[in-house]
Amino acid sequence: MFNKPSLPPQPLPTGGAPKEQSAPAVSPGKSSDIYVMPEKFHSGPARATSSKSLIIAAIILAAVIILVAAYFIYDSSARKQLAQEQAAQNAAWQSSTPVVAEVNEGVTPDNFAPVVTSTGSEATSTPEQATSSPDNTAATTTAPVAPAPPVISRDSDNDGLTDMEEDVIGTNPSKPDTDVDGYKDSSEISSGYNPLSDGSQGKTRLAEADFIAIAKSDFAQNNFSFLYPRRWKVSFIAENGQAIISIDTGEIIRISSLPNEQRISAMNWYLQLHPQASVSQLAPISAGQLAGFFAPDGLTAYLTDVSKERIYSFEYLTSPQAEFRYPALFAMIIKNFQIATSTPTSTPAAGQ
Ligand SMILES: [Ca+2]
Ligand SMILES: [Ca+2]
Repeated sequence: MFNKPSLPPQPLPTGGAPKEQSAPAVSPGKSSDIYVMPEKFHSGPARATSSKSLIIAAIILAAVIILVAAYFIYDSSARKQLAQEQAAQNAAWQSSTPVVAEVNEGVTPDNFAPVVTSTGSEATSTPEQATSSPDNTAATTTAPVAPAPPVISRDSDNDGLTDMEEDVIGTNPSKPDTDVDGYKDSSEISSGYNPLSDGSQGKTRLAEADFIAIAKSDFAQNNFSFLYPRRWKVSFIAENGQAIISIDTGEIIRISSLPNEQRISAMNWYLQLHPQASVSQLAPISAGQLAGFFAPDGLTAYLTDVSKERIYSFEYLTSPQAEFRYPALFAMIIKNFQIATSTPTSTPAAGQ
């Protein structure tokens, strides 16, 4: 006992002995080394800490399970709802398919094709999708419900005819009543009179005016006639039943004759193709026995005859940025449109 501290230090062996010796040197101090750790780690028993972390882990796991379950429930209900909406849309599309199909028989593809592509796909027929179809610029004319009407170009004398229209007609762009008969130039045009005749020299009717010409189609059937400014050019496309009026400033007015096998009014026909449109956006217009309306953009109009056998569409085609240069003359062409009956003698107004 007394000798123990006075024992001379044993020389360090060179083999594996030191390892065996250092190990026992540590083991006696083991119990005292543990308590060298900071006090805060000894405040609670180790068992309590581990059970606390177990509870936290369990809570996190439960939360994750709940979140995953909630996601699957939400996802499945959203899918159900989407499927129901698509089924409803398909049903609506199928019920209107015959009308669209008939329309497309008589129309150039760049006009009404977007209606088919937007509603025929399994995707929705939202305006964004219709307008985003890259292969057809005309999609923009059918998809928006109420596009802003184009800006009407300058009317210096404020008589309802633009300066460019007065140039075509020959009236004075700075004189509202060119022939001084008490009626404004535009009033005479819209009511079928010649704004360049006060009646003293004849030619009082619009159809007799020097600036007016009459166009008559020569199709196998479904012929029609209309008045137009003589300065403009007219051509017919027999296979489409169309008339093309080419304006020297670049605009085109296209008249198309379309089948109307459902025998419905032009307005109902239009609303079937444009369910989002409201009747209040459609401005009525008539041409003798034919009745119809202007579409919300003001650049398209539709007429149908009394028997509702055909729909006649009138499209004013111009670049979206261009001003509306000939609104009154566009209306004049529509208001003086006539269907040619089978016996030429029964259409007195067309040639007078
Ligand atoms: Ca004017
Ligand atoms: Ca006048």
